Amino acid sequence: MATELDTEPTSEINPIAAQDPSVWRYIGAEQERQASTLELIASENHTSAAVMAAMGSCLTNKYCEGYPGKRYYQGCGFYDQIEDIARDRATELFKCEFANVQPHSGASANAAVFMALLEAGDTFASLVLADGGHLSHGMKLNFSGTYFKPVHYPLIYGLDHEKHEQIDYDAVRALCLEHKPKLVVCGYSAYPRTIDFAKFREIADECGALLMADVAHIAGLIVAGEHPSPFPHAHVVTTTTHKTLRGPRGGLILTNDEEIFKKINRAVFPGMQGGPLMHVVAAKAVAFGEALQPSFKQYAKQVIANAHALATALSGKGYRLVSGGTDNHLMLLDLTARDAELTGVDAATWLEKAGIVTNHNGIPKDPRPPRVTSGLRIGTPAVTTRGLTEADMPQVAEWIDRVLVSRGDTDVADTVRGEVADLCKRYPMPH
Ligand code: DSN
Repeated sequence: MATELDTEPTSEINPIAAQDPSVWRYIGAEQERQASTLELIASENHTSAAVMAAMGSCLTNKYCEGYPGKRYYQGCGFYDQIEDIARDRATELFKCEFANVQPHSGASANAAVFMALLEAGDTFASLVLADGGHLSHGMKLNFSGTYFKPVHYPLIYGLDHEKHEQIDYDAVRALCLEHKPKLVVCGYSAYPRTIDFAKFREIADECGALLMADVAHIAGLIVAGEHPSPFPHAHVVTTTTHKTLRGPRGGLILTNDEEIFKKINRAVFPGMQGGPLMHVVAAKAVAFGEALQPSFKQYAKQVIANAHALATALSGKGYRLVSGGTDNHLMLLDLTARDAELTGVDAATWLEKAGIVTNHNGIPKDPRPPRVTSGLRIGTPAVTTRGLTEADMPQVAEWIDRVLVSRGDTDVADTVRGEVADLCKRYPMPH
């Protein structure tokens, strides 16, 4: 049951406002929430108005099962053109041969790859969710852990080790040689370090596996040249389109191998999905067009510079950075270094009250359960889209620390929320 809100809709001309004020009220309130708070969830971003307009267009009215030139409905001509633009831009961005732009999400892209390349019961290797992996990489309640057999490679553990909490490539090799997985999965959801795709390919070749890179988090950094590319190393690459890539919520599968591409196309449709969401495919095309612009390279560079500046400032206040730092757009804070009693869920809840939006996250070998955790995941893609720079990061770190040290004191949260809202006015949402 929806609760009543005081917020008034902010647009007089939006057709939803006139037709359905009950729904518009919440959309308007959400618009205001996004505008007046700092979005530091590492997997979120603010799309352009053009991307949103494509999603809100008449393309939502059409069924287009199939692929360009081979549809099962009449009237798909313009959709073929749009899907071709999206596919061409995707392959240009990732410098690869083939793209399927239809997956509804990253998890469904991963499911399609599993369906294309594995038989039920086959073994695959991945990083466990608790160490920064993803639930579609073998969590036992997910399709990937239910119908397939995951074996998980560990991180390096050892406080004295310079690569503490980073991928242990020797252990990946040993695990793969022991279990002979058919697929090796790399690419993560809470991993702040550069991934060595070439090393993963060597290991996959050694054990006779295919290599899948799920680059959902770092896709925007890759296309901007700010993280090494999974090509030519990975046999197949999956990603979402809405994180650092700054497009609509959706998935994408890429490969250089024509046989794999054919299998993936069959797995996406008719294997996993019916009609593609063509309004989202169009929005992907628009977003890919934006990512091809020189300004996107500058954006990705700034995302990393901001993450580095924020990580440095937080580390200076006594928070421990998992793996000792960050190379990409995100950092994982071990809160217990600052305050042994502090939990991830309390920290994220208190920060939200202060207008700073993050998510609680487990840290490697976290003694606390996933609903509590000892960690906080923080990322800079969204605030960078709004225009914040390294110069703003010490202030953001100071707010975070002030709220957490106060242990969620309401007066402190209210004061910080006001200061955050003032800063947000200087950095308007994209339009
Ligand atoms: N839920 C996403 C994230 O936050 O990283 C992964 O799919």
